[in-house]
Amino acid sequence: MGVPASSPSPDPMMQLYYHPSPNPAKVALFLEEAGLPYEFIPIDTRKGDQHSPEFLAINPNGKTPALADADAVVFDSTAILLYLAEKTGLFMPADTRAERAAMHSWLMFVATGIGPYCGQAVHFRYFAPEPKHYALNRYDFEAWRHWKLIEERLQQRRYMLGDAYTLVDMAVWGWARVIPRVLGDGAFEQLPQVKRLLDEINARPAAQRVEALATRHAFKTEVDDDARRVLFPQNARLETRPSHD
Ligand SMILES: N[C@@H](CCC(=O)N[C@@H](CS)C(=O)NCC(=O)O)C(=O)O
Repeated sequence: MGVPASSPSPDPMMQLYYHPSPNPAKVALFLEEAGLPYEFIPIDTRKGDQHSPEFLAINPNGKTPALADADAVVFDSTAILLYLAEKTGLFMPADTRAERAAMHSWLMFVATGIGPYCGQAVHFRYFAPEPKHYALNRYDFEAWRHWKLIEERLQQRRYMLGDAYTLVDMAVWGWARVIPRVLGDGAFEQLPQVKRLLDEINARPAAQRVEALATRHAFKTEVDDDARRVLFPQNARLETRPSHD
């Protein structure tokens, strides 16, 4: 009698550490598009969950998203997108040097340009004390400049890398959803191709499931004094060290 055939054990469930904001949304979109099951772990950044020792053991940078996949722990949304695309082989461009070069370039462009400049534009538009004209002008200018480059790219092709929907479109989608908050209400009039891509992805069931994640937990919505303390810890220095000259 032979040894009974054993079926391979299924992959353990991944854990997604989530807040309903642009960087985590990109990663949730990939998981939903790929149909990968995951455990949803809310990190309420307006309540300070990102600073807990348990979460810092997962992401020492104390920001969302992060992903745990058995013994692999990944933080930073671009790293997670690449990890998932490599793991599954899904939503990757064709395996040529030229396609991979474009993928890495545009992923890093979103990670180091779109994300940080949009984030700072939001910070200075809504949260910084006056006088803020200089800083807001700089970040608003750079956020616009980056989005105009995406707009130009999408004038020539349906998706960021050509004819196929890839992880780069997911990275763009995360921030495109919040363009009116970042750049102002009429911004899409100047970014019609970005709006086209956003609308197309928004219509996908996976994107709708991502939007519904915001209701899976009673995330704090107000940015009151307590939220400001945990979101902008740098402000504590202003009370003791008002000038850094
Ligand atoms: N480079 C990081 C940035 C992550 C990030 O800034 N996440 C925001 C949400 S979009 C966050 O967790 N903010 C809370 C905080 O800064 O305390 C990434 O792409 O994952």
